[in-house]
Amino acid sequence: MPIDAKDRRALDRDGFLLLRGAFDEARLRALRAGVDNLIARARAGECTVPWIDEGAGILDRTSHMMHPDKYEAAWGEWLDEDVADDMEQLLGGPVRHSLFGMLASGGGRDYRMAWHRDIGKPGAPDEEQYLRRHHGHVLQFNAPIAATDSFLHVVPGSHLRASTEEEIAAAGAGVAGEISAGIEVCMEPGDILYYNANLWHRGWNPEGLLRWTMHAAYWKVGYPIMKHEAGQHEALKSSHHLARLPGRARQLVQRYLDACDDDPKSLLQL
Ligand SMILES: O=C(O)CCC(=O)C(=O)O
Repeated sequence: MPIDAKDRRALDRDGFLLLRGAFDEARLRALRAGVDNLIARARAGECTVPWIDEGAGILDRTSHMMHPDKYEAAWGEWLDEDVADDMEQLLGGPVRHSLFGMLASGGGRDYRMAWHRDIGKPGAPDEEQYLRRHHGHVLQFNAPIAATDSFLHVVPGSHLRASTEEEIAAAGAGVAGEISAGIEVCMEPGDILYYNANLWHRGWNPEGLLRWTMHAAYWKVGYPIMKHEAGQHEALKSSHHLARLPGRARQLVQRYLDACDDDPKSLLQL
């Protein structure tokens, strides 16, 4: 879906951009078939995934799905044909792989997170400058593929300002914390939410309803590897694996590998 200046302004202003109907039924079918195949391979002992209920085939949140053992052609084709261009248009330059997985819930298992920002220290004297320094370098997305997803809550416009006392208190209170300006983002399969992970946000699915929501993060090229995304080099570098990825998907992963090679000691802690 082509990104325009209005989309970039919305992302900048609100800290998120919700694109409705970005992916068609064929794409969703391919992604769901990929997840079904991953589940079948895990049950056959070919790879390891976190389960909520293996007997019922209910996955828990699954990371590292670009790694050779969890890779399915559907992921690479989607990145290649749809996602890579959107990411680069939103961030305004070449991007590299960081994280790729799926937020999965179901079977009535309670999933609740405390309100948080992914980076920075809420309440730090230089919080705003810190957030602005990282602004525009990283983007993540949630894209449901199987069921309605209203499990991500965000505080619109909170990504580039110091935290309020209410936000700091909410984080301190853990899952009991509340933020009055928080909203539920309601998405249907085919929608995608690009967002700045410095927004105040939380995952909230206390009833453990079915969730298969692709979840990934990309950094602009030139940014060093962060501690939380390090350690994928060994798994991703095999030439056999890289050869399986379609062009743009391979390029995103290759840039991650190059960033590791560039400066393996400069891991940053966010
Ligand atoms: O479940 C979600 O949508 C949010 C996940 C999240 O906040 C996180 O991984 O930091």
